[in-house]
Amino acid sequence: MSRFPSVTGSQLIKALRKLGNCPWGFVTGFAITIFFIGSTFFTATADQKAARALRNKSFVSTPVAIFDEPWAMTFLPDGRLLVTEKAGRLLIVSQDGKKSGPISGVPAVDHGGQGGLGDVILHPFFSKNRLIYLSYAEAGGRDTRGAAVARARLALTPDGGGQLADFEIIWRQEPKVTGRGHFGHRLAFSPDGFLFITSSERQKFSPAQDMKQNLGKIIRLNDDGSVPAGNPFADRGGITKQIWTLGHRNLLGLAFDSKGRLWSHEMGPRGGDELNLIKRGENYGYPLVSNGDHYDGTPIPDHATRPEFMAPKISWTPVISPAGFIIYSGDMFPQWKNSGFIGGLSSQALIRVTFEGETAFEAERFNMGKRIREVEQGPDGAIWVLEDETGGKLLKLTPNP
Ligand SMILES: [Ca+2]
Repeated sequence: MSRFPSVTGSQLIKALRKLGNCPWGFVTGFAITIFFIGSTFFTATADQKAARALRNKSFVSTPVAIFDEPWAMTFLPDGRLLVTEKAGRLLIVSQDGKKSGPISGVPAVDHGGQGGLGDVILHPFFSKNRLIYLSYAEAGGRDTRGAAVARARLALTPDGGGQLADFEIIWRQEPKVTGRGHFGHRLAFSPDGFLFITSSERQKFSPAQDMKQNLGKIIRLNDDGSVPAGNPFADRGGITKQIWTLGHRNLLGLAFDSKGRLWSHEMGPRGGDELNLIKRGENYGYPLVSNGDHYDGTPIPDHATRPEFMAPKISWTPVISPAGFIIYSGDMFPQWKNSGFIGGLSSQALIRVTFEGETAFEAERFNMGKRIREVEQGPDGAIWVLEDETGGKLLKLTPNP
């Protein structure tokens, strides 16, 4: 679905009202928000343009390789990258841009709209067991589809490529539904070894509050796909026991911070993109509340009207269309340690957020000039990003000397 940062007058009023209500006591956060709302409505002044260029001088961006609709990446222990392309290709690329042929054994994916091959991550003990996890859109009957998560062993081959063995599907969205949007299927392992999966609501709204479906939820599983006994709804059985949190829309980023806390961002509807602190068993309110409104103009009550639902720690109107997420722990950019980095699709930006206690703030926004789909941290602390869509570049970001 296309995302436009333009806003109607009523949304502006809604956004300004929210600023008045918001608990952000920090002048800086307020000023940054005003700046970005302002920059959408008024032509950027020369000063603003200069400021944006200066911020981009925080790093040098070096193109490394080009991909066809890249979606996700992760680093192998040997320093090379696994990269997914939406049409169903998994590739290995070295840090100097040498690409393998497609890795064999990747399943058929339902490619189209927002669907296709999605995330790729390593098992925490990959060096010993060679297990990787893939997410993708899988076709069902009667024009339906749904996200699936599989694991397989990656065997590297002497030609620099690889093949998958022992392929096993360990989780599926249920039910499969029509449409090609909002699969989610971002993956992350917690420090204590559980697999977390974002499962978006497939643009069907109400499943996010339906405990008999796993759409619009964040899921927690063991590494083999079985359900941990400690899940908040484990005693309810069925599909409900998979659920860690509910009330989500379209979740395309998931990351643990240095304290082991889980953060996720999600695309709001028209307005109201969110960064959330994910807490066991909580309800994040969609579609009953949102700081945005439906695309057809139907209002959605704001988070402030229903305090029983977890409210976002950052709410963006105009939207950024977040995709990809790391919380930085490297040494190459020491000033950014513990900052979050979020890719922006419609905002064509890399967004840095900072955390203070249990809240968060947008600290900086780097104009990238292209939709940014994915962010990763390299072994030496460089930041790597993937542009979206056909011809999407793999970029390595290093400090400006
Ligand atoms: Ca990744």
